[in-house]
Amino acid sequence: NPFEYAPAPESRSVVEIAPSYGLFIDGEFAEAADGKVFKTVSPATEESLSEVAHAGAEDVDRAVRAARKAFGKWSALPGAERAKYLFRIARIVQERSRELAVLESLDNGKPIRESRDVDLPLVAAHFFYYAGWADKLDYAGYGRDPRPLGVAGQVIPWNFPLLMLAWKIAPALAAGNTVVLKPAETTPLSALFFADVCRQAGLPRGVVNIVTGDGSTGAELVAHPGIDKVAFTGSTEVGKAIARTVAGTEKKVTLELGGKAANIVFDDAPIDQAVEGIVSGIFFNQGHVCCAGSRLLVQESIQDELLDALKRRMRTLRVGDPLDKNTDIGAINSAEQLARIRTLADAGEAEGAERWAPECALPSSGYWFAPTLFTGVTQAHRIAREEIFGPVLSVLTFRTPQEAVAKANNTPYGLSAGIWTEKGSRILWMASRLRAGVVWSNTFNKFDPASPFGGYKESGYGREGGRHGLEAYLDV
Ligand code: TXE
Repeated sequence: NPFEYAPAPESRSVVEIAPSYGLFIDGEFAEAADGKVFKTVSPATEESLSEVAHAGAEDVDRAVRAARKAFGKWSALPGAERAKYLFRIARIVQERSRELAVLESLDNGKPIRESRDVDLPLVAAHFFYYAGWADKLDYAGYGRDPRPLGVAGQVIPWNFPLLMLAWKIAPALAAGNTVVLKPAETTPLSALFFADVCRQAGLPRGVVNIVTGDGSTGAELVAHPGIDKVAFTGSTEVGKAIARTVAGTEKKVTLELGGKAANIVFDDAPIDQAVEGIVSGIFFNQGHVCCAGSRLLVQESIQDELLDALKRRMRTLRVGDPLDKNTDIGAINSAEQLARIRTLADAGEAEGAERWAPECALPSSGYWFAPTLFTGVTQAHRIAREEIFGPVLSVLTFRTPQEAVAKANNTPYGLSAGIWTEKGSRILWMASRLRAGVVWSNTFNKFDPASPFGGYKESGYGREGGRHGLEAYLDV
């Protein structure tokens, strides 16, 4: 039993959550103009964590104006000065990472091991990385004077609240833009704590503004005439609505949307390593990952061997308290998301796929879903086509590399893919034929701020991360 040693759960007391939070506009926290608020709950217990202001049109307008006012001075700062702020933010995030990791796990439901070892280090890494670009823009081959776009309106989802914020804010600020960011309604807290980090770093007022609220707040922001650039991560449906809203305006837009990645395992793959990659691919962050390896394509000849090993591994996964350092799978982020996962899993069964899950006791309150495997899945099944965004893996088989490519590409999405084989030539052959923005080989879910990330087809357009992510905030 790998979990015999059980250290105490991370204590909730490392973070002080106030009973209520305001919007962060022009360097100050303020109530919504109409006084509207909403509750954010812990998905692991359903208990209320705090009450947060719900921004309406007037508040969004105030935030955009604050960002516009700040833009002149911020964009005129020498890059080296902007870099100093970004380096400072990165260091404060590191200093406060325990507090922020616990907060993120409370509000989102993700295991503390992930927020502590993945999310928070990557958040800091993004600010360090883009801080490094800020003072090099002039001589990076863009000509003397690459221009920031202006005010960026950024809308982010709930699966990696602080990391998605970092992906959006770090390159925008490095390039000299100012921002108004709207976090998701189920995970507003870490963005508001980040506002405090900005104050601590002495960031000039109005450079970063945070407006909390639901989709209506996001829609107000995207449609506001005072923004120059829209950056969105979320569902394909809302992404398309946003593309329609900005069509015919001068706003630039990048969209990072859903996925249905294939994790492709050949008969010569190192099986144990592949099993770890499959598990990380679909169960990391409860499967709330746009690039999750939600379809396992296994070469027919090793199907039985691989599935036996995978089921053995799945039996060791621990589902439960996000603050317990032994937890592998935390809480599903919301009742709505849990309902979506259940609907699709039920459809899998109804359409004739075989459902399997290890025995595991789920807590009695909160939102939970056991790690689940479907075999006998065909390409026509909904669970092979639609993004489930939960800990549910659909297994399909193939015989030849050509068939693997055809099946992997048979989806409207194109965000990521994984290949498991010892043959380097096959990796290259496959990677050049897979229509996916990221292709991992013999690993999965590896991220680096220097590496561009983004989708083909209905997974969106534009890239975040690396130099491409910076260019999305510049007129060069
Ligand atoms: O997404 P929404 P939801 C997928 C995943 C999930 C499904 C639904 O499959 O099951 O989407 O999730 C804001 N104008 N992904 O409903 O609604 C909203 O307030 C502007 C994949 O949570 O897209 C939130 O801040 N903004 C994805 C953000 O958009 C609007 C991550 C995302 O919420 C808006 C999340 C509007 N009209 C879900 N409506 C990924 N790519 O990683 C909502 N929002």
